Amino acid sequence: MDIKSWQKEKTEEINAFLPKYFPKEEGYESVLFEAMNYSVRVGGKRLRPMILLECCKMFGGDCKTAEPFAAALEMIHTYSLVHDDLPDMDNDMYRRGNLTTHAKFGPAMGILAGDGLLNYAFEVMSEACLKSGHNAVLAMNIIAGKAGIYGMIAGQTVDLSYTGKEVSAEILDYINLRKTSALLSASLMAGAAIAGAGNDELTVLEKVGDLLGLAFQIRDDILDVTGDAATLGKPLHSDEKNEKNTYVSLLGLKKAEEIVLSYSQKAVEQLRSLPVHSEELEELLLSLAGRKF
Ligand code: GRG
Repeated sequence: MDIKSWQKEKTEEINAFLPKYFPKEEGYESVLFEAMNYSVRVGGKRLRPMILLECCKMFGGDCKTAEPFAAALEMIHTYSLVHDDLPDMDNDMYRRGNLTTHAKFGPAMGILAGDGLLNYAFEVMSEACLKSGHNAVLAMNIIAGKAGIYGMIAGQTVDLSYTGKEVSAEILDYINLRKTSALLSASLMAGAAIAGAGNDELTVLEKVGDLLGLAFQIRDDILDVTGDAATLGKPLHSDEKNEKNTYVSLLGLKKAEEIVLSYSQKAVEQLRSLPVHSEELEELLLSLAGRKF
C-alpha cells in the first residue's frame, strides 16, 4: 500500500461528503454561511476526519454513523484556524493556499464564521446523537472536552500568554498537548467510541494522539522555518513574526527533528499495543513525521 495514494483517496472521499453538512448560502445572513463554507472548502489535509473514520473502521464500526462526527471535527478544526488567523491573534493573511477568512470577509465576519463553525459542529453531532445513541454521545463528549476550555482553548490561551516571553520545554509541551494533540486524540478516541471501544482502548488512543500531536506541532514549527511557502499554502516565519516559542527556537532545528521522529515512533508503538490494527493508520502517523505541508 502506498500511503500517499491512500491519503489522496481518503481526502477526496471526505471532500465529497463534507458539502452535505454545509449550511445553505441563503437568507439575509447568507454572508455568514458563505464565510463558513469558504473556510472549510478552500483546502486542508482533512487529517482529523481521516483519522476518526479509520479508527472507527479499525474497531469494526460503521463509517456512515461516524461521518457527521468527522464533518463536525473538521468544522471545529477549521474554526480554530479561522480564529487563530484573526488580527488580534496571529494576524495571518494566507492559509490553505488562499486568503484567510478575515482577509476575505473582514475581521467581524472572521469571528462570526468561527463561532458559526463551532456551534454548527455541535448541531450536526447532537442531531446524529439523537439517532445513534450512547456511543455517539460519548464521541461528542470526547470532542467537546478536547476542543474545550481544558483542551484546545486552554492551549491557545497559554500560548498567547507566553508570547514574547521565555518558556521551558515543560510549558511548551503543556501548550502543544492542548493546542495540537487534543484534537488529534479526539479524532482517534471519537472514532473508536462510535465503534464501541472500551475505556482502556480509549486511554491508549489518547496517548497516541498526545504523542502524535507533539510530533505534528514540532514538524509545523520546523516547516515554518525551513518549508516552502507555496507548498504550505501560508507564509513562512509566522512564529518569529508573532514572537512564538517553539522547539526550534528553544533547542534548534537538529534537536527538533530528532524529537519529531522519536515522538512519532512512540505514537506508533502505542498504536500497535492495541488488540486491533490498521496498517494505513500506522503508515499515516509515520508519514506525518516527514510531511512537507
Ligand atoms: C481556540 C481560537 C482557538 C484557537 C485554537 C489550534 C489553534 C488554537 C490554532 C491554530 C494554529 C495552530 C498552530 C494549530 C496547531 C495545530 C496545527 C498545526 C494545525 C494545522 O493543522 P493541519 O496541518 O491543517 O492539519 P490543514 O489546513 O491541513 O487542515
